[in-house]
This record gives sequence, structure tokens and C-alpha cells, in this order.
Amino acid sequence: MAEEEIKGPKKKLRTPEEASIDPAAQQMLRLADELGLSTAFSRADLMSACPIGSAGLCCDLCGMGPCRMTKDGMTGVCGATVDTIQARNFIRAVAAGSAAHSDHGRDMAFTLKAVANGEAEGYAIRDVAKLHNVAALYDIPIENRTPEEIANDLADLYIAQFGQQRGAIVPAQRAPAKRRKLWQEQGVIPRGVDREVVEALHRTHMGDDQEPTHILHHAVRTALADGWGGSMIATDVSDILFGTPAPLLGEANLGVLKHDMVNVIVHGHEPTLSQMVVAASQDPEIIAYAKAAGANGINLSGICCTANEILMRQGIPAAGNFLQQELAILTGSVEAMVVDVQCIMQGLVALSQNFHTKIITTSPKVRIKGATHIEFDEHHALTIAKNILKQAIDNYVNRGEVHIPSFKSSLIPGFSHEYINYMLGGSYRASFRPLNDAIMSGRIRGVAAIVGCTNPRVQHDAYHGTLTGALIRQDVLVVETGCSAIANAKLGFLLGETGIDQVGPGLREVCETIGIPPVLHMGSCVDNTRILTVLTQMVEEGGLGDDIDKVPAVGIAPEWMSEKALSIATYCAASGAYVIMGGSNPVEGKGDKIPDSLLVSEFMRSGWEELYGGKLEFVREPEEMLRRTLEHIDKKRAALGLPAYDPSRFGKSGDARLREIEVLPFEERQAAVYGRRAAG
Ligand code: XCC
Ligand code: SF4
Repeated sequence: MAEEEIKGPKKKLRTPEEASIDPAAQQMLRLADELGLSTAFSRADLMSACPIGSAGLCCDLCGMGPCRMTKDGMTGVCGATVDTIQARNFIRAVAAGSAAHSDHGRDMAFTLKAVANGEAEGYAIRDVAKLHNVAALYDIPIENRTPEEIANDLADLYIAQFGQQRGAIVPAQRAPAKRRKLWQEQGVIPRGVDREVVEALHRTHMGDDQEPTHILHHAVRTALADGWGGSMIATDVSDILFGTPAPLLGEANLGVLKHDMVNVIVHGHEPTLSQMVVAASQDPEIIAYAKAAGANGINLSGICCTANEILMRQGIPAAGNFLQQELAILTGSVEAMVVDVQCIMQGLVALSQNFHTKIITTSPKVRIKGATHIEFDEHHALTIAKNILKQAIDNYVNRGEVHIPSFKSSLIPGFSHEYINYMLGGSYRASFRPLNDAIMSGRIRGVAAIVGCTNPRVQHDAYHGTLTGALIRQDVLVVETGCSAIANAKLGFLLGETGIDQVGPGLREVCETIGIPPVLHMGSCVDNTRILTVLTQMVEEGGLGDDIDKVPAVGIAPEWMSEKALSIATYCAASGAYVIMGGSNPVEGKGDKIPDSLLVSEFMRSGWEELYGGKLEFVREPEEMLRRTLEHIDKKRAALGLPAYDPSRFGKSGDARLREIEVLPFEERQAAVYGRRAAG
């Protein structure tokens, strides 16, 4: 076959401006073009997504196939129908996502166990208060016990959640009472994390579960094992070991890379490794080693959720989000990119061969051909982290031409649910009351969580930015996690002062009063569980209904790409949230050609809404995502009997009033401030 036949007609490449709205990314994409190097952006242009597979219409679950459903009434060789195939593909993705998050949680729990028993070099229990709070949730005794004793019990309890066979995973107790009852009735409370994932795989083996709604029922259970299980455990333990995040100043974008220092990027997800690399980079011996190599020290930064983990705890800058991993290498300034698990592109290694950058894999689960492997082990973490950094320093002499974009933005990350609680009421009256009141009065119209990945099939960062900008203008408080948070950090939304003029009048009053940005960075993707906790606390505070599905809130992953995102979407919907996913649609209906292909997506919308009060929709256009978000928020407000959203009622106090007064003639200004004309 001629090459042309394999590749098909020549595809059109997007310009850097079409590919990303980020000027730093655009600059690196121009460089890639000049150097003739490929990135995920150009590869996405050349590789059009398979229209059958991307809509979930291809089944490759057995050797009689793969079977591709392209016409109405078609079935696979085994007789499987379109809707069965779509549901099976979907639950498999959810299972993989749930497995990934939960395995991360498992590793965290094992690290906690090792720390409790003095077997983990370099780690300590940083946040004893959080340890006490979490232990108390499960009646683990606290009085007269050392943190290590308590942590040991908590670690045992958490480790047991993965292999538990019967009963209910314990973190699910933390959901609102009404929600737990509903899950109980539906039979979706996970028994054990691993059990649900294994069952999802078993059910989708050839010749098993073939009723789409029955398959989706288990997809819910598998996803809940992630959100109220593995991910929640990951967040809890990360906070206990490394500290619960609180606001601090950070920076984001490729401009954080330095010309005169050894640049080391940590990329992936688990904070166990990255936190230790942070510690090692501050070690005098390592700094001296870097100086001896002619560098001004070590400059650490992060990519993907690892970036979020160390950004919100130590203020270590984020070099970028998912689609910037290759762009960082293109700068020519990165001595080592240290990766652990998830969202690591194999393309990194091929690209790095054009530069001096060393790709170092560290997880026993992840190797990439051509990368250097230095296996991480939490028992000797500090030694290993130092070894990794020394390799990076040794590589500094090999640096060639460097192109570091100058773009970077400041941000304030670190809004854990504990901090949100505290900031609203102070140490003595910490509560969600002020937030609930602001929503009830209409100052804040509602809450939107904009989360998830970036995807080269849509313009990088564009949907995150457009939606966030539009929502805060309409007085919707935005909370952020994952790569979306980094996108909005780069756009300057995560800073109090910047963009405050682009905020609706009511939300602006709240932000000015409390001193917060209109967009709150709540962490990495496992930290979407912090959003579950915030929603639960809002419910428990009162005034916004008795369950999560009553709260005027929406979750959006406008540029999603990973299976983890599908798991998150599913557990949020089952927790009562309205979830909108952009980009591609793995259960896309081809109603004109295959009417049955609408059944699965319709069930996720109306079926789940009936059962759980939450629903999942795939929407391609950001304008439509925005419209549905506002419509949903207003509908929920009305159902609670809250006043309809009316921005004209707010914005007359605080800084806005000050700005009005500032321009008045002196005497009127005095009158406005003191309520009378100045004497004399
Ligand atoms: Fe990966 Fe978590 Fe997606 Fe970013 S947002 S591309 S999953 S790093 Ni989670
Ligand atoms: Fe085809 Fe059925 Fe095998 Fe799937 S399980 S590949 S539909 S024969």
C-alpha cells in the first residue's frame, strides 16, 4: 500500500494561534514548526479521531470483533446492540479512571502507614489537626495518643477500603444523610474500591452484563468508589502528610523556567515523590552541587496535577498544564523532567532526544522506552530524590540553545475546604454561613466547578477561560481543580486584584469583603473530593436544601480527555451535581443513522436525573455550556424559593462605591463619606 493510502489525504495544520490561546504555548508551537518537531497539537491535526470509536460505537471486547456499529439495527457478531456497546465502553473508561485515582489513594495510605511506623525516610505528619479531624470521623481514638498511633490506625482503616469485600466504604459516611439514604436504596454504595473496579471489568467481559442501564448502574458504583473512596483518601492523606493547603502566592506558565538555574520539572500526580523532590532541592548539599556545576541553584516547577500539589502547599511554580509538557522540553532549558503516573505522554521521550532533557520515570508501574528509570520507594525517598536531582545537575553542562517564553502569571492557590470554612468566619466562627447567605441573597448567583484536562482537539485553554470569564461576570463563583486551574491561573483569574472589574457586582462585593479571588483554586483532580465536601457542608449549613442536588451548582470539564474525567463526572452526577463535559462525546448519539445510540446518553441525562438528581451531558460549544449552566443555576434557585438573580441590586458597596466617590468634587466626596459637608 502506498504511504498516501495509509495516511489518507493531507490534513491541514492549525496555526499556533488557532491551537492555543496561551502566548507562551503559541511561541513554543512556532518554534516546534521551525524545528520540524511534532507535538500533541500537530499530531492531533494529522490524526483525525476515529468517528466510530470516539462515539463509543466500536466494540473490541473479544476476538470475534472488533465490531463497528455504523447503521441502524446493526449488532456485533455476538448480537450485542449499539446501546450495550456504548454502555460497556463507558463503564470500562470509568473503571480505568476510578482505578487510577484510587491506586494513587492506596499509595498515599501505604505511605501514611510507613510514616506512622517510622519507616519512611524524610516524611513526617505535617498536619496533626487534620489527622485528628479525619480520625474523629471514623471514631478512631485520639485522646492521649501520639499522631503516629492515630495515623497507624487511620492508615489501616484506609488500606482496608480497597480490598474490602462487603459492607460500605467508610468515607461514604461523609455524604449528606439524604444522599446516603438514596444511594442505599439504589444499591450503589461501594463495598470496596477494588471490588467495584474488578466487577466492572468482569461485567464487560464477553458474554456478561448486556443491559445498558444495568451496566450504567454499576458505573455509578465504580465511580463513587473513586470520589467517596480512593480520591477522598488521597486528598485526606496528602493533607495529613504534607499540610492542608492555605492561600499563598504562586506563579504559572513556562516563564517560570530560569536561564541560570538547573530546571527540574516534576510531572504526574502523586505528591509523595514531588514533595520529596521539593525537600531535596532545598538541601544545602544539593544546592552546593548545583553551584559547583555552574548553576545558580535548582529551579523546580510542576506540570499537571503534580504542579497543583506542590503549588498549593509550597508555592512551587507551575510550568503549565497537560498540553504544555512537550512545550516545556521545547524551551531547551529543562535538565530533567521527573514523572510518576498518569497523563504522561510517550511523545516526551522522542521529543527530548532533540534536546538535552532527561525524562526520568520513577513509578514501579510506569516505564517509557528510552527514558531513564530511577525507581521511587517511599522508604528511601529523600536519598532517591537527591539522586534524581544530581542527575539533573550533571546534565546542566549539556544545555544547548534556550528559548524560554517570558510569559507567566501570578496566582493565589490553596483554597482547601478547611480554608474556605475558616476564611468565611475566622478562627472562632468558621462556617459556611456567609457563603450560603450570599447565595441565598443573590449576591452570588450560584457556584460552578470548572475542572479537568486540556485536549488538543479543542483550542488549548480557550474553553476554560471563556467559561470562567463569562460566569464570574454573571456573579457565579468559580472553583477550580486540575489543569483547568492552571489554565485560569495563566489567564490571571486566580488573583484578587486582576480582573476584579470583570466580575459581576454581587460576586465582587463578596470577593472584596472576604478578600478572595472570584475563582478559587482547590487543588489537583483527586481534590475534586474537596468540592464534594464543600457541597456537603453547604447543605449541612442550611438554607440551600437538604441534599447536594438542591444546591445551585454545576460542574464543567470543558476540555476533558482522560478516563479519570469520566469517573469524576459520573461520581459528581451520582452525588447530585449537573455535570457538563465538553470536547469529545464517548456516548455520542448518531440519532439520524442509529436511533438506539441515543439511549445511553439519554439515560445519563434524564435517567440519572430522576434517580440521583444529578446528570451528565456532553456539550460541544462553550456558549451552550454557559447557557445550560446559568439555566440550571436559576432553576435550582427558583426551586429553593430564592430571589431571582438580579445584578442591579448589588455592587453599590465596597470598592465600587469608593471608585464612584473618588471622582466626585471634593465637597461632595466629603459628604458621601461623612454624610455631611466638611466643616468650614
Ligand atoms: Fe491529567 Fe490531573 Fe486531566 Fe490534567 S486534569 S490532564 S487528568 S493532570 Ni486531572
Ligand atoms: Fe463484537 Fe460482541 Fe466481541 Fe464486542 S463482544 S467484539 S460486539 S462479538
